[in-house]
Amino acid sequence: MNSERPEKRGTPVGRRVFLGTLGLGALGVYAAPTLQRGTEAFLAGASQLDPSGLTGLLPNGGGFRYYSVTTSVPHKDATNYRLTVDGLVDHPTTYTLDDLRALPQTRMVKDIQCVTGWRVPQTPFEGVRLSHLLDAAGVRGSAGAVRFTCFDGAYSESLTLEQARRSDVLVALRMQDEDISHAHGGPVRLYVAPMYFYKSAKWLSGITVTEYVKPGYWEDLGYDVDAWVGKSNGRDDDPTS
Ligand SMILES: Nc1nc2c(c(=O)[nH]1)N[C@H]1C(S)=C(S)[C@@H](COP(=O)(O)O)O[C@H]1N2
Ligand SMILES: [Mo]
Repeated sequence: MNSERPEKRGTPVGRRVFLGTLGLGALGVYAAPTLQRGTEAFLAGASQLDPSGLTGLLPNGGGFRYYSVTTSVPHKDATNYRLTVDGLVDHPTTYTLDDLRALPQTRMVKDIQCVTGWRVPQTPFEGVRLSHLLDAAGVRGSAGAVRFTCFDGAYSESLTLEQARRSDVLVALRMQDEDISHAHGGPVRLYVAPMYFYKSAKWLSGITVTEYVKPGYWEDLGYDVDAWVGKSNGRDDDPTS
């Protein structure tokens, strides 16, 4: 690999692998999109060697793969989970898990599609509409986007404000009619039904209303920011929503 040393926690494995790939030379530049998808696939394999606790669940339960760009992620539950909503809002708010559970819940059942090709049909997700949290926070007129951060300390995502206000975008508490497991990004993950699954940030801890979209973790590595299933990333999958 390269000269970067592993850190105690939160090492961005994907970036390390990707930089290693670029180390191959100019080929890395021309072949970048393919190599990046290869990188994500590699991570699914890498997590099989991961002593973080995800290991026992692999490989690939029920059509899913378990992805994390870090080597370990802290476990959070109702005692210590917090979600902050801040940025260009009138009322910055911090929610506990119980706070989120007390809000109106929306359930939907749609296919999930990862940009690397795997699809899981008819997967129930349930949680609070992101639009509900945005309305409660009072989004200011200057706002144009929403940025999501995660308690793995590395992953990030973003949506335009218009995308974020869609009724099929959830701050999800349940998946497959169970509380979201740690491996799947619990206790709370984002769920963006009409977009490739990389938009659905796991281990969600921060929602920041911003002026402009800032590309997320995989988007910095080449994935499309507007990640509509079937209409982005050079793919023609059937829509999920
Ligand atoms: N925090 C975080 N969220 C993430 C990822 C990740 O590595 N870290 N991977 C993304 C990608 S590429 C996919 S396909 C899905 C995988 O979700 P799963 O592990 O529940 O199958 O999570 C998305 N959200
Ligand atoms: Mo993915």
